[in-house]
Amino acid sequence: MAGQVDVIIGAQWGDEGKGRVVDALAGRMDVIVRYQGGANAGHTVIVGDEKHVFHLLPSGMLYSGCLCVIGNGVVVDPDQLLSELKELQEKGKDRARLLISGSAHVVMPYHKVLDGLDEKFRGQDRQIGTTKRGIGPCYVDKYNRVGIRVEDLLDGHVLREKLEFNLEIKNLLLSRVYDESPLPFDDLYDKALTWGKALAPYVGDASLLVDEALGEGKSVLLEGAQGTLLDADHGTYPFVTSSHPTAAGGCLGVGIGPTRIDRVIGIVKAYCTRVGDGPFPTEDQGEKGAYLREKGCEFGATTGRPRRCGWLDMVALRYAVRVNGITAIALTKLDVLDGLSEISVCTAYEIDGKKERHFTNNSDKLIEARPIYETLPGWSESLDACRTFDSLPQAAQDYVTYIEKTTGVPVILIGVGPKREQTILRG
Ligand code: 2SA
Ligand code: GDP
Ligand code: MG
Repeated sequence: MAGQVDVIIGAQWGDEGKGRVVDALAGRMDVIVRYQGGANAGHTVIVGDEKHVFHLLPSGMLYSGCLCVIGNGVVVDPDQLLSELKELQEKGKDRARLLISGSAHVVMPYHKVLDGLDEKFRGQDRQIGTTKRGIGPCYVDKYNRVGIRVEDLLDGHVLREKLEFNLEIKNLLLSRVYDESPLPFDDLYDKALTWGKALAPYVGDASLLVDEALGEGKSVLLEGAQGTLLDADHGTYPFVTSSHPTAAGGCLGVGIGPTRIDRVIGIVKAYCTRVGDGPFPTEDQGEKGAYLREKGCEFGATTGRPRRCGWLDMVALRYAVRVNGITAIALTKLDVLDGLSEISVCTAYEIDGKKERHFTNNSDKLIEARPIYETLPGWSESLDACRTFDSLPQAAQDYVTYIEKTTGVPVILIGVGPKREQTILRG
């Protein structure tokens, strides 16, 4: 592991179980970095009877000796971050050291207000189904070069100047476009200064620290949030998040070069889910989908929204392997398929009467895709006590082997339950 850099990415539409895989690997790593997204993420880690859901903190916070980093690519909601940190401190579980990049952008209260208003304005047909955590509007400000960065919270003069400029525009937008009340400057400025004071001890140069750690032979895990098919470029645009959950986003979001990456670990759920709007070719809106939702507890870890459920989509998965350069797969939630006599797997789509083996991120085309399924045998046994590959029922082993053969990528970890110990590590 010395000097190694692994990137963990969601290979589907998020909620593949990235948090639990980061937790499974974090014990061997020195530095864990969140590199994009914000408090829209919900990464669940279950240790013993205790459940931790990380929204902004990296999922390695439970490990003493780890350095947990929030990279420049993340958008930070200070209230959320501070309350997450406080909760962990109260439980005595804030074991890792925390560093926040000064270049990370701050989600301001007006971003959250605008997120909600924008969704309303889009109406039923165009809405994205965002988490309303202000993510899109905050990244818009970043790329429009008006954003407020974490480092700006530490300097009252800089903050005043930037906030005044931002509020002037935002209040015009709120009052003239949305017919909403303007936000008062003083309250916001005082709040932001308080955030600055609370965050100051954690703020630093994340890129430099990670580089120095690598120079000392330490190992680094980059923790992606959301998933490949929600990537702003490679996902099902416009039904995407506003950042880059794909592996390349890992380099940008902390400030290391692509030549430093050793492994790209794609987290794959044994079936598919999606929360929010947008095309989902293998969605099962009937009994089987409802069965997967109940058995897999498929409800948003941030918003509590029911997740849409369906079958494993190999067309989309082969695409995820391509755009991320996935070198290893961690397969989660295999146990959720226990008791099914047959398991459907999508091998191709039919679009406009033609068989299509390649994924398209054009949502207008993808919405027309009819999945072509292959049926694989299921198993009746419960997997939750299995701890080795050989102890899995033959049909479960065959399911794993099928995924390896179809993607050409080895499955190095299998989840057979949500708890830390319900993990099969291979190789
Ligand atoms: P946003 O809020 O601007 O990022 O929303 C844009 C789309 O991205 C989806 N999105 C997510 N999809 C899966 N999981 C996410 N995190 C939470 C979880 C979601 C929740 O862990 O369950 O609790 O609802 C996440 N975050 C963003 C979102 O649904 C939109 O489709
Ligand atoms: P993330 O956003 O990718 O970290 O995933 P979430 O935490 O949003 O959703 C994954 C859910 O599946 C969580 O409730 C996990 O506790 C649960 N989970 C993860 N791996 C497994 C597994 O192998 N089996 C089962 N049954 N649940 C799992
Ligand atoms: Mg999640």
